[in-house]
Amino acid sequence: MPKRLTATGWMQRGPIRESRDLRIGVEERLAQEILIRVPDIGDFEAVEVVEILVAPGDVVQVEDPLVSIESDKATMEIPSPVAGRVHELRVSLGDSVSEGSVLAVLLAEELSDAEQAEVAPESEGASSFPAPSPAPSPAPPPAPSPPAFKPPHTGTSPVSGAERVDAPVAGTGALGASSGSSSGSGDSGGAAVHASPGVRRYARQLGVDLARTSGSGPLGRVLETDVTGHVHAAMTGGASPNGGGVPPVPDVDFSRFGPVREEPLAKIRRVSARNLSRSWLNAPHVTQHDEADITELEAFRRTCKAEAAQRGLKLSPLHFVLKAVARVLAEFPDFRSSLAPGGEGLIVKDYFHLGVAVDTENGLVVPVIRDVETKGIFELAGELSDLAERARTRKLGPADLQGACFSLSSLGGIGGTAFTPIVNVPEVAILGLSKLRVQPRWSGGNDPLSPGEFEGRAVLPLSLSYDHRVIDGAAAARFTTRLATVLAHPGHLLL
Ligand code: CAO
Repeated sequence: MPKRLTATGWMQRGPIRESRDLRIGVEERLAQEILIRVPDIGDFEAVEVVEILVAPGDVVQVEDPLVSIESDKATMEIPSPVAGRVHELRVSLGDSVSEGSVLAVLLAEELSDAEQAEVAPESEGASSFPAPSPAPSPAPPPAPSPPAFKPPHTGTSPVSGAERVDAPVAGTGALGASSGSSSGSGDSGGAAVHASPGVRRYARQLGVDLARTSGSGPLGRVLETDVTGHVHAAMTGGASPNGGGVPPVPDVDFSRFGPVREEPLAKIRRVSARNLSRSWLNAPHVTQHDEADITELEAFRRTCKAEAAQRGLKLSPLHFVLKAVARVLAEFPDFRSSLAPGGEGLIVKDYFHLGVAVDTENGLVVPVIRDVETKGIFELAGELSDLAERARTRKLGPADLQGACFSLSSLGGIGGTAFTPIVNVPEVAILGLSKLRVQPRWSGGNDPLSPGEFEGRAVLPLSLSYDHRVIDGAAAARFTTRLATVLAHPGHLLL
């Protein structure tokens, strides 16, 4: 990135006079011609103009970069020391300039309110440059107002027209020593981006944050085409090199590698693919893994088997987990919430309808069991069995699939040790269950030095994925810890 003078462009002011070459549509006004000269650039002579950043007619504000110059040691922008309109450029690309060379003529005219708003910084601090202050140039002649004028430089482009004087600008502006590297000019978020005033204006009109664009111009300068490309990428879902958007997956002709065939995708799978992508892309996901010792619960479940069978049911650990989750959700309202539209609040749901992911041959379906906190284990088992059956035979109605405040996904009947389920956004969390394993646990607790012995325990792996915009990691760990406690001591469910 080029360095930037923060800095002293010399300028000369002329007496107020009438200007006749303003842009079309802007009425003639009284204006003051100001010569912008190359400021003190240290010992450098004949430095090349490598970029011209404004065009005649451009409206610039104080500190907007006008040209870039480049010595064999550094590149730097020369900012405008005044607000006004570029009347004339006095240099071309490749010209050699030295301290005092005239770069441009500006008209410090009275801008309309709209134009002033256009060139004004969008917010305090948007510009990374201080307000102009007197330049510590060597032996400046006294000047009453404004102070610290520097005398006009001689031996540069001839100045035609009215009498002109220098005006004050900030900083020392030594080319080899300048440390500024940005060209902030009133574009919040884009203050460190190099772009002409016209491009900044264009970006503002389109609501583009220049800091998120990628400059393809010389030295990384953002061009109008870059702004247009950024908007195009945003509208079409294309990727920005800076990370915005999602890069499309390239189409690959797999038949180049061997025989292939194309099979239609079931509608459920297509719908759930879209929903899963939407959830994954909208909610920053984190998964908290934990384990619950459900040895007692498993013993109890076995004692219930016969009665369950009489009712035509099979009890699985999932039915107890449903009940325990409803219990813990009552204690953790954020986990049964959704972000309010606009993201400024939470909508907490005081109902306990739980979604349960069901694997069908056509794809994943998530029917909802309502009011879980009011139902017994047998009732939950019967209801889930009915919903799963209807999901697999495609007999669910829309009402069966709506209204969950939290979801569960159990792969425990299949296998695996842990996984990272995707939150069913706008819900904010989902609990995954994996296959329980018998594991040795020290009966003395977590202290290996305490007296005890290893016992075989039934351990259920828990995987809680959550939307990190709503739930913090500490809250997630508290949630799974509490859930593990309730599952380890099923008597809690009676409390
Ligand atoms: N550990 C060990 N065994 C388990 C278990 C666990 N965590 N969970 C269930 N089991 C056992 C059951 O007890 C049952 O054993 P029996 O046949 O001896 O009675 C067997 O595994 C099969 O259970 P199930 O899966 O049929 O029943 P369920 O109530 O546990 O689950 C349902 C019902 C509908 C959730 C399940 O059938 C299903 O579809 N799971 C897949 C969900 C899925 O695909 N999730 C991934 C989505 S990506 O997030």
